[in-house]
Amino acid sequence: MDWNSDIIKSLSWPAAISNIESKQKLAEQIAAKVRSGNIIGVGSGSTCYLALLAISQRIKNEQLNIMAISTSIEIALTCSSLGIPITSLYEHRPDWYFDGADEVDPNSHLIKGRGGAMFKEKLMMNASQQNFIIVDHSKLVDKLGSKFPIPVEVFPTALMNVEAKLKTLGANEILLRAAQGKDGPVISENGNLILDVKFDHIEKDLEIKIKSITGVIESGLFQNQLVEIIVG
Ligand code: A5P
Repeated sequence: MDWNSDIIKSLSWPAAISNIESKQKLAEQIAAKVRSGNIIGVGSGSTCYLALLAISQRIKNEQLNIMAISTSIEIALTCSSLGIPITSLYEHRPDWYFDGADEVDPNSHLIKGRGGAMFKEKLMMNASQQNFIIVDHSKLVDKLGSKFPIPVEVFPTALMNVEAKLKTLGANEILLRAAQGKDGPVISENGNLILDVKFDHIEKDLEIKIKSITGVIESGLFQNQLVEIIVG
């Protein structure tokens, strides 16, 4: 039986999408990779949203049989509204995964997590056999940290412990991400807090050092991942 939900039927991306022409082209490139039978991990953000629209078009036109594993509630709801079947890592390993990023450096190291979904995004990237990062030119930087802080997801009662340890790693600004549409801080996909952290210099082992702090669930620094970057 169908829910016939007005909320799901009326879903759309909530804001104007920046660099939409480049993102549309990236969306078409990702949709062209889809093969019937694929289990596809889906990242978060507006580029992924557009890619899902393009994939759903191919599913309709060619009766493709695919399943998606989402990294966020936002993307799970989008799949639901587009009629794309969802599965989970309990049932399936993704054949491939696509996602956006906030910054990409010349070594294909990334900053992600503007959407607060970096834990599930990194998990999906680890679980998947092939990873595509789709970005428009505005995401390319010479040096990570040029435009975005590093998001760090923190177990709530570990907040001050993590803050103190980040300072010893050289953090020069640590902000608790504030919510919009609710009072107080952002609560992540996993019920945790998010710190946005700036460093003067991002060492090549900073991802591992941040991860080793007790109370850190995950960071949005992706220095050690196997990814193929596609620039639109
Ligand atoms: C989600 O947590 C982020 O890492 C996104 O991948 C990133 O913010 C994507 O940005 P766009 O909305 O520009 O695709």
